[in-house]
Amino acid sequence: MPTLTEKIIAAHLTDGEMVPGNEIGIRIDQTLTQDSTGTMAYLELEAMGIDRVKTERSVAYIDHNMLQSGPENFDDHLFIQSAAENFGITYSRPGNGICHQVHLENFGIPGKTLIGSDSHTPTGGGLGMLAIGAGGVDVAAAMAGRSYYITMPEVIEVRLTGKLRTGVSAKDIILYVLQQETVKGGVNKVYEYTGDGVATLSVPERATITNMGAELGATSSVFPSDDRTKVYMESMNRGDQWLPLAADDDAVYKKTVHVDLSSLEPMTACPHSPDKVVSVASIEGMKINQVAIGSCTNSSYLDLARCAAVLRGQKVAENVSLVISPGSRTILKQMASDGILSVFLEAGARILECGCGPCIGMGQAPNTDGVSLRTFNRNFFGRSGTKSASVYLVSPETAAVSAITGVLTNPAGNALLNDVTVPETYDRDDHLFIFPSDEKIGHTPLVKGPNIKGVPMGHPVPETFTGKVAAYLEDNITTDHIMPSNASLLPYRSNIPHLANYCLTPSDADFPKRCQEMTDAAPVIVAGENYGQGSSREHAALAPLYLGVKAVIAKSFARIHKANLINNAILPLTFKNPADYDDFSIGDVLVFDNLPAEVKARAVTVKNETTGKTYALELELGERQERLLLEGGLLTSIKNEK
Ligand code: MIC
Ligand code: SF4
Repeated sequence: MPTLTEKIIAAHLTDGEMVPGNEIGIRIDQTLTQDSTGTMAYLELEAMGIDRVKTERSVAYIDHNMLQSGPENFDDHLFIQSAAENFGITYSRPGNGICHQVHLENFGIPGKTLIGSDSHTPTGGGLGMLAIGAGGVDVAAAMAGRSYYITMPEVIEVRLTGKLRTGVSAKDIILYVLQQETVKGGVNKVYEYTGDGVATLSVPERATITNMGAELGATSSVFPSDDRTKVYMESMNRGDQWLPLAADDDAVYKKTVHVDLSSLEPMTACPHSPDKVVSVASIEGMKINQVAIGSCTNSSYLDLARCAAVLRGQKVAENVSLVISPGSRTILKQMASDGILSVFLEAGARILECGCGPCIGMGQAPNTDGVSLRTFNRNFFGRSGTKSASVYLVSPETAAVSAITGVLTNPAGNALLNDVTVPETYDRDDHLFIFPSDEKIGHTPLVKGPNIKGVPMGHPVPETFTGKVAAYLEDNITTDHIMPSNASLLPYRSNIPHLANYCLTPSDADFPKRCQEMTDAAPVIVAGENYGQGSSREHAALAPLYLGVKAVIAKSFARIHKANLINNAILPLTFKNPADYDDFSIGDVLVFDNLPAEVKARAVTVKNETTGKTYALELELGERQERLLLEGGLLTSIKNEK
């Protein structure tokens, strides 16, 4: 009867009952961090005072902060390397590739649990793992051997039937699912892929889908492990780690989404949200300025080989700048040896290093009012580095054909895409990994550059406090709004005092100043639906914490961000009556009373002194989360145990 998700959870359950909505604890087999969230995670791990990690495999990747325009990023790499060596973590040096792609190639194992301090960690679901994105401190706690806590998810079936037509690809499947389910449709859900269409998709194609399942707000997405999984693992010389895994035939799902692959067409997500999906055909002919191919969603060998099939012997249109970032060094080496790299160079592409690059605004910002087609997973406002730009998310096939024509072009039926093949085995070499060594574990001093400041600590929820509305925000505020990331801010991911000056500025330029000037009250954020969607960055909780924020009142929260707020003892409150949102304004004085008792009762009342009205607020929490709020957050509570 169980679904695949339930089987993996049951095999790892340490705490709680597997009833949807309950908080459960699971044992974590593997963790990953990347550099932009990793510095904090390793400072937190250091604060936890363990001698070595307790997981089967933990990996520290360097892939985001690789634009080294000052010493900060390189300093951070050295800190992460020293922490990896000291705590027994595998270190993936810069140049090795994007964490999710490299993890899939080298370490992913069907049936294992993986958490990562990056929201696209569910990429591992393409290999049949239960892979989940989490805040840095949760990843540190898992490395320290603690259970990871989630809300027991509802399991949604996505039944795939038929076979994709030429020119239609895995990206179009997930864009279609996003169109149906929206960016908030997946909160506390796992999407499990079934049906005879599954066997038509290779692991990298499945990984495109599970990767971008993050945009649904889902806890994770998962495919069964079958013969195609075996073929992929064998191609990476890891066939011995394969095992078959699937849901029972009579598994019961909360709901089923049907996708007929044969009738699907190329899709695109319009600015500024991954669920603003329309068919490419419906806006075909739109003039474009930039095409960017890569990111953890679409940088596999198959993706790039398909782009090469289209670009072979062609030239990039004069009005287009084409940039390509391969997902891993293994892929780049393969492209170099079989001629794909020369196809790109001949066509006029600009080749970037193997990393996140333009996806996180690390270079390649579009021109003013520019139109950029990207094979990435997020097109949130301003994320590209150019506020006036329009970013459309597309498949690699759509990107490649459009780069030649200079306008958005539908790749469906393009015969050049018919016979693209992938190698039977890849030349995967390990030498950019530094594997744990007993001589170094416990004997490596942590190397901290001047940019590495401390971790702000949370405080127990007070008995009573007076707050003031410091920001009043609309629906779907992303962590890119709360804690923007770009080439100038990413180097400060270990410097919260600096970052705090930019907190929420894309939505409200005065927010940091307003908070700093509030000497008589604590800042409170009021927001609409799905507050905090997107990235796992705990900085979106740490910067508000630093600015003194004690509560966020929203219509609803995204999963990871809510966990990050609780981990820092910031109250994530929801309106009992969502229409009450309309009554609030910036500057309203809010009085909270008797809080610990109200937190325990999951019912908080707030008096708005400015309007004179009292409002009922809710707090959906497990018992462990209640404790965290009352004890001052995860790190504070772990420190207090000692
Ligand atoms: C992203 O895609 O937004 C990031 C950058 O990879 C983030 C992590 C971060 O903010 O450092 C994510 O997805 O979690
Ligand atoms: Fe990197 Fe972009 Fe993937 Fe985030 S979404 S991990 S920035 S490639």
